[in-house]
Amino acid sequence: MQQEFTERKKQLQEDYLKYLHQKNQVSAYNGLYSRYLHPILTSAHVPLNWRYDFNPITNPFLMQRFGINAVFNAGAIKWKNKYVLIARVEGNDRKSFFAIAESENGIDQFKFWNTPIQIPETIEPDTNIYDMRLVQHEDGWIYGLFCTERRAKGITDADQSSAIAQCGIVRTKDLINWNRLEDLKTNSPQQRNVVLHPEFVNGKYAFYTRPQDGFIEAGTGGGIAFGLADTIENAVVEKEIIVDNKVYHTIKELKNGLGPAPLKTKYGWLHLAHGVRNTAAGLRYVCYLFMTDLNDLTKIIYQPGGYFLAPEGEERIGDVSNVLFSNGWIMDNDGKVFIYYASSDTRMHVATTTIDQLIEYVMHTPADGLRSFNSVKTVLDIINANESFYNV
Ligand code: M1P
Repeated sequence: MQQEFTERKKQLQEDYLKYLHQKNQVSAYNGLYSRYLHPILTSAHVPLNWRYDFNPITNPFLMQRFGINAVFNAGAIKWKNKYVLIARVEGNDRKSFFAIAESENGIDQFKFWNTPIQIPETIEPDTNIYDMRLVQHEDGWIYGLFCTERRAKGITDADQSSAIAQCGIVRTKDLINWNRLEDLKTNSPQQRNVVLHPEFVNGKYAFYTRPQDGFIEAGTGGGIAFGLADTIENAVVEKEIIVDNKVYHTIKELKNGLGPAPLKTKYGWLHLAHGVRNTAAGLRYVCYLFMTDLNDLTKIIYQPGGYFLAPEGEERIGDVSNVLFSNGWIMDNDGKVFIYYASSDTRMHVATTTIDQLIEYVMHTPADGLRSFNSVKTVLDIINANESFYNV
């Protein structure tokens, strides 16, 4: 038994290290971004000593004591010259928590820090926390805005699934010590996908919200909204102005939500978001881009039609299939952009591009014409413009 234990332990360690050291490579390039062959962060990256009890006396069969179901929906930040992700790590028990992983080059060999993060609770404990957006704010703090989910109040024992989602807020100066602030207050019964704008707006903290009636259904709410709060310590957004609504027969017909905090460019604020539509096979989540005015953050100045990034190949399959979701991106000083996205609520990937390519895409891709007739008109315009440039 002792020998079997020792051999299995050795094999586990060998396999783990081999997986961690795996190099990544570009698998496809479309003029806009590169996709990569391997996922960059998965449940297999989670350190073995978080999962196994390696004491042969207390765990003679060397079985996992805490299984990890998925690693996804990570916030991102460049920190001390490393590409740092704060991942949603979900145990087999369905509870999520946050853990940081870093990489030298942003595309492979991500390694988790020694322990997961213990986010302090408010007086109303969170049942589940997930999907953190990291923002380096001009006030000097790094903020983490995340979804806190608690069981709905005043419901019968027969209903064990009704939940309320709201926005939790933490801040840190070192990514190690996290202070929990009061949850964001808005007039919406449900909030997910809340993002802090990195700059003050009229001396106030600016939030992108996603007001919603139900836990899954947007209902009368929905759309990416914008609102201001006087303070961050006790943040209250009284008024939410819809910036980007859900729209019939588009990729965001059912609902949408902002991804990471927007990137500032000389033309406007560049936003990455997800749009959701319903299909016979369930909900389909894709990512799209839009740009808002530098001075009026509620005004969209460019919005390409359709999706920017959608699930492909193995990305289409997972715990919640047909989902692409991003809440983290990093722009380097040289203009290179790393888009971190999760597929099917299961694993993390990266796509790389440049800010110039994203701007070119967002400013020059035709908007959704909202009717088949207009789609054909767009194609005809391209064909006509190609007349002297392309011979079949
Ligand atoms: O399962 C897909 C996604 O569903 C939710 O996103 P939204 O609030 O826009 O529907 C989130 O729970 C997200 O974590 C998840 O990836």
